[in-house]
Amino acid sequence: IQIHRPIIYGNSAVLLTATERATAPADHTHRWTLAVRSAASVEGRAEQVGGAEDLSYFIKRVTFKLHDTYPNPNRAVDKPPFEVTETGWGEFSVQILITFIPEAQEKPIRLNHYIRIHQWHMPEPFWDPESGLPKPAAPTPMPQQDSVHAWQYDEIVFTEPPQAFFDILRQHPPVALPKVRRKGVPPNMANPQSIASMSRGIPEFTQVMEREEAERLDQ
Ligand code: SLL
Repeated sequence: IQIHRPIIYGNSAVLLTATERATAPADHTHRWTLAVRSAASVEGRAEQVGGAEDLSYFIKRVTFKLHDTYPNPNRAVDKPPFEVTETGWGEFSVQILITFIPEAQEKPIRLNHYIRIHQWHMPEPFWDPESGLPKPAAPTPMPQQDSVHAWQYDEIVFTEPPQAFFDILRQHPPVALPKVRRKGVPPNMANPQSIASMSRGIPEFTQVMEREEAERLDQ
């Protein structure tokens, strides 16, 4: 028996407003949220990628190892939502450790994510020529338009789960991804088209993407 659970991991980021920059550490330009979430999105909750379900029925803890420039870089999150929000100035690689509930009798799994904060495709006026930094966001930034997204879809597969864990999984079937495209596509290096046509705004994983990915693999 194999049981899988779809997850996404990654980050979204927005520019700090001028007011926020005044109180944040001097060189900080962005606020980002790093997370492990269920792949399906909450319908009608426009500002978030994924997260329709609470994954704590099988995940006990998620530890995010941030860059050493952050105080206490090892951030353990013991209850949902499994995420960390910080401000900063740079992009870096994060190690994510997912620990399962004891019933699973599974070893923790390790994932890597590269935190993205910059709109690399943004035109020149976006950048301040003096400092070389992105200009602060408008006083009321529009998260749909001004956010950066870097998310990876994955499936956690449990092979021959112990009976107690099998029962828990069976009581919590995963929420299906939407069949059709309702929003933009999360940019991914494996899908060059998704980068060429990078739409701004909040993306979403769908069953259409799953089919397209299978076609790319076939090719
Ligand atoms: C590098 N990519 O490899 C860069 C590191 C570090 C990011 C980026 C702020 C931490 C703080 C921050 O954004 N660190 O000073 O609070 O060199």
